[in-house]
Amino acid sequence: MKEPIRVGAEDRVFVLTGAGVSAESGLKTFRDQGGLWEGHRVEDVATPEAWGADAARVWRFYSERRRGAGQAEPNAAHQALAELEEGIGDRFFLCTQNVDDLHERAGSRRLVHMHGELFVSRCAEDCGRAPFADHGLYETEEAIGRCSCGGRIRPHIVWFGEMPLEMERIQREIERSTVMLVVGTSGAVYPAANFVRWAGPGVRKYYIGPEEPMNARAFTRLVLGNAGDVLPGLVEIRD
Ligand code: BV8
Ligand code: ZN
Repeated sequence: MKEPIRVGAEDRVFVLTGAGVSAESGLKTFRDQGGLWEGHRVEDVATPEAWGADAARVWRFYSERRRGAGQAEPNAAHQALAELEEGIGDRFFLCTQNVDDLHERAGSRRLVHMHGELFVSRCAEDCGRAPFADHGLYETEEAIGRCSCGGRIRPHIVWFGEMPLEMERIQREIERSTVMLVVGTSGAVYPAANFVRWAGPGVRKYYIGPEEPMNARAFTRLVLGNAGDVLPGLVEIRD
């Protein structure tokens, strides 16, 4: 049994998750596919240039991911994080890089999706219209929705080269945290890979995943194993 992570009444926990936390729910990670997503190169489906070049191909890629995520169920790692939030309430904050909705479906509420959300769409022009829930599947140019302003409807996803969402809130939560858990992320993508370095000097920083992340040196301790196995029971709340 791994040495428990103790959380006392004064502790504030900041959690960052990546694709690895959804791996045991059957969703592929970016790295496991050798840098290809559903057979696509990142540059062809997850950049503003890709959208400009072939919006229908981008929508086919996200429609495929909507199908996959729609069939997935939260796993024990998602449950464990929702229970930790239950236990410490507003001293818990979860930032996920994932665009699936498995954290919400496990019961997490105090979370932000810094890279956007798969089941949300928005107008591609900044006409002021708010992003909206959308489970639609779009495969051709003609099927792509239009906003009343005339703009095309795009996935509410942060592509490479675009600014991640809610960065002020994320920075504030990191500054207030005394414990940081990073779960299932290779540390290849910025600025998420830097969060562990933004934490203050006294903060206890743990990485949970089956292999060492690229930013392994920045952590207090690596807890090696699948999140669904090691996360349940790892954190001990001592109020
Ligand atoms: C920005 C949404 C600036 C899309 C995503 C050099 C050249 C060019 C660009 C850059 C550069 N250096 C930095 C950049 C910027 C770039 C970047 O970091 N590029 C990298 C590739 C070098 N970053 C950006 O562009 C970001 N924006 O910088 O903006 C800016 C400033 C001002 C104004 C405007 C702009 C935006 C990045 C966001 C891109 N969008 N997602 C979509 O999902 O479709 S990123 C996407 O990939 C994910 O969200 C995630 O963040 C990343 C994948 O990483 P992971 O989640 O870590 O997944 P991965 O597969 O890599 O690893 C899985 C891990 O799980 C592994 O470690 C594995 O061991 C582990 N695992 C496996 N099984 C389990 C497990 N863990 C636990 N349990 C298990 N069972
Ligand atoms: Zn619009």
